[in-house]
Parts: sequence; C-alpha cells; structure tokens
Amino acid sequence: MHKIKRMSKVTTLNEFILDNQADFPFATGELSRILNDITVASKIVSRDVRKAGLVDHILGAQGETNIQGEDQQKLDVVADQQFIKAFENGGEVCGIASEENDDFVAFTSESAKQGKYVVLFDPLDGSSNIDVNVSIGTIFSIYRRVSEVGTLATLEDMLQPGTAQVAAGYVLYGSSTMLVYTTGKGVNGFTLDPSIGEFCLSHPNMRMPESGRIYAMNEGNIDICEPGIKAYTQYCQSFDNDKGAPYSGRYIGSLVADFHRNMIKGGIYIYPDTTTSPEGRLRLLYECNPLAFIAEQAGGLATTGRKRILDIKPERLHQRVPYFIGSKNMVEKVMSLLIEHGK
Ligand code: AFP
Repeated sequence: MHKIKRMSKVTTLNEFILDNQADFPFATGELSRILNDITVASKIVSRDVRKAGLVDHILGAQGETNIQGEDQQKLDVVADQQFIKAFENGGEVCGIASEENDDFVAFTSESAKQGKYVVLFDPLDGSSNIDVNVSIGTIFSIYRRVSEVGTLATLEDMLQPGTAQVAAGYVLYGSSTMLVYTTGKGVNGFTLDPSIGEFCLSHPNMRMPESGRIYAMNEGNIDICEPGIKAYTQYCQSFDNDKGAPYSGRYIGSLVADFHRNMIKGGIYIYPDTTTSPEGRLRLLYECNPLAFIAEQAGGLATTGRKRILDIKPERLHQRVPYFIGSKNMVEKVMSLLIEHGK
C-alpha cells in the first residue's frame, strides 16, 4: 500500500499578518493593512523586475520611447511610483519619504490626513545591478506619526530614530522573490510562489548566526578607509582568525542581497566612511535603520562602527552613515579593531 505523504500547511503572508495582528503595537488592523499594501506593490514590482531584460532589449531601453510610442521609465522610478500609489490609496499612511525623492511627500486627501503612520523606503536598492540581471531589493520602514492626526505629515514624522520603528522589512528580487519583515516580535520570511501569486511562509522565526565566515565589502575602497578596516580584512583573510582559515569575500553590491545571505549563512556587511565619502555611503532612513531593526530582531548587530544605528537621531532625510551590519561576533570584532587602530 502507498503511504500518503502529508503536505504541510501553507501559510500565506496575508494569513500570517492577520494571525499575528494582536502582537502589533496599537493593534487596530491599520498596520496589517499597510503591510498588505506593501505586499501588493511588491508583487507588481517583482513582475516588472522579471521583465527588465525584455524592456531593455526588445521593447526599447528604459528612458527611451518603446515600440508602442510610450515613454519607458526607469525601473526604480516605476517602483517608487508603485509604492507611493499603494500608500496614498491605502488610507493608513499620512506621508512617505523615499530614497528616490529629494523631499518627503505629505498626502493631502482628508482620509490620508487621518492616517497614523508614515513609511520610509528605498523602492529599488542596488539599481545599478538591474542592467546586469543581478538581485535587487526594496527596503521599508514604518513609524507612527508624531504630528497630530488629521493634519499634514511633517518632517518630524520622518526624522525619528530607528528605535521608534513599528515595522520594517525588505523584498529581495533574487532567484525567487522574498519578503522578510519584523514588527518587533522576531523576523519571518515569505517566498513568492509565482504560480499562485502568494507570498508563503518559508523562513519562520529567522535567526542570524552569531558568527560566520563571509565578509562583504567593496574592497576597492580599502586604501581610503580608516586603518581598522584594513586590519579587519586582513584578519578575515588570515589563518589566525577565529575560524583558523580565511573567510570568503562575497560582495554583490546590492545591500538587500548581501544582507539576506548573511542573515541565513552568517556574515558581515561593511560600508565604512572613506576619504571620498566622509559620512559613509548608505542612507540612514531608507537602508540602514530598517535592516538594523531586522538584524537586531534576528540576534545580529548594526552599528556605525562606534555606535548603535537605531539610536541615531536623524537630522536630514538623506543622511548617510558608516554601516557595519551582520553576525554579532563579527560586528563586535571589527568594532574592537576600529578602536584599537584609531581614526
Ligand atoms: P545603487 O542603488 O545606487 O546601486 O546603490 C546600492 C547601494 O546603496 C547598496 O545596495 C550597495 O551595497 C552599495 O550601494 C554599493 O556601493 P558601491 O558601488 O560603492 O560598492
């Protein structure tokens, strides 16, 4: 007799969000609806990302006019508009700030002014990888507004420290599309099943290994970094490190993809300040804070090399910071070498 193999139950992202709604701070269903809006927008962006090569090589390059005589827009602009539209129509969000736009946007409709949340996001990070078919991602961060409900969103709503985030996540458009998020109760990952168009729970309760043997850094910058960075890369390459053998260097140049790999395998991502970018390269609000929240929730660390990312009080929308994120022991090691070697 054949044994019937029991299939495990598939939990969709929507189901998961509803099941865990009671865990959210201020559980009224609004945050669930924002997460749902993000899900829908990211499915649309995922579809567009999958067509990127066709757009370039068959339908006409982005930024040009396609064969139907329509203007092709760059994918990062398309993604930006897609997310803004989702938030504007959703009714829970009173304003947004995006890496793509110089200024924040306060939604003006009466229903949006009643929204209690703001969302900060990078619609398509790693966009220089689009042309060469390498993974890219969306990163988002959700805060309660600090301004009065019923009014327009303000700059203060946007400039909150990372510790005030109520949810954060990323979507990775890789060999499959994944959405990973936290509401401060652990981290869960969902893979998009293209055949049914649903994100399904594939990585429950994600934990970042405490240590690893992968380091990700643009080493072309090594001579314009402070001496502690060189000391750390030499440590990574040495037989005298904690693993007794050289680590692997892996640098995709797409923060979401480098971070996601390190979340699963253990590792560190480094983007320090350099003499040419004295503040660092990555944006505190759109890239660093959301991933720092996720890293900490998964047992990892995120710092500027000297202090915790989530504690920084932002001064500007597009503020940049040096960034060290990943497995706890690895971030601590590089921080100790930065102190030992000085600026
Ligand atoms: P782009 O979106 O402009 O490609 O920037 C990507 C990014 O913010 C991050 O995802 C990469 O890790 C980092 O910049 C790459 O920077 P370098 O090209 O200087 O290594």
